[in-house]
Amino acid sequence: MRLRIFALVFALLALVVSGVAVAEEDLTNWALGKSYTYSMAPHENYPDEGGQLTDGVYAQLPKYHDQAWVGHLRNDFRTITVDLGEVRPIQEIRANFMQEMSAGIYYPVEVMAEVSADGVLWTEVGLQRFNRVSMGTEDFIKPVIFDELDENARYVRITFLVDVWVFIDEIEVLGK
Ligand SMILES: [Ca+2]
Repeated sequence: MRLRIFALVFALLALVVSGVAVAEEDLTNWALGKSYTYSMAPHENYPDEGGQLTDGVYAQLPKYHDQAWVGHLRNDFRTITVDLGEVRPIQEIRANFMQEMSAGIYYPVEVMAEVSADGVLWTEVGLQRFNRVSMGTEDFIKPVIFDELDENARYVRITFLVDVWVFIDEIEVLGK
């Protein structure tokens, strides 16, 4: 009897988990393979070899020598503008950053997301701040996620502060 209850609970759990997976799969990454521009070129030692932020390739490690990362050094902030090619429904925007403190690479303390239908008029859809102390001293990879959006836009831009080094490997714009 106990085994049967266990099996039932397990089956229900599997159903819930698969339901969540299906919900995620419904979203398309409109940014995949699309072009984008930087407000300032990445550092020459950790360059963007071309389309690295929308190639669907992610760094495996929070280490600067993982070549999926693109590095930015100082100079206040960067804006990266992605052109989706046409107006798309947008539910979620993600930007993937890392922290490797021994290398002076910090998670950005402020990240803003904006959208535009024409590339002229922009709407801010999210601003997130991260406290340096609460981010700890461990190395990690973590996306900044702007979710539960209900936007229609062709252009998406991400602006982040750069204290010392900031490394980013991918921007995703999800919707259906
Ligand atoms: Ca990438």
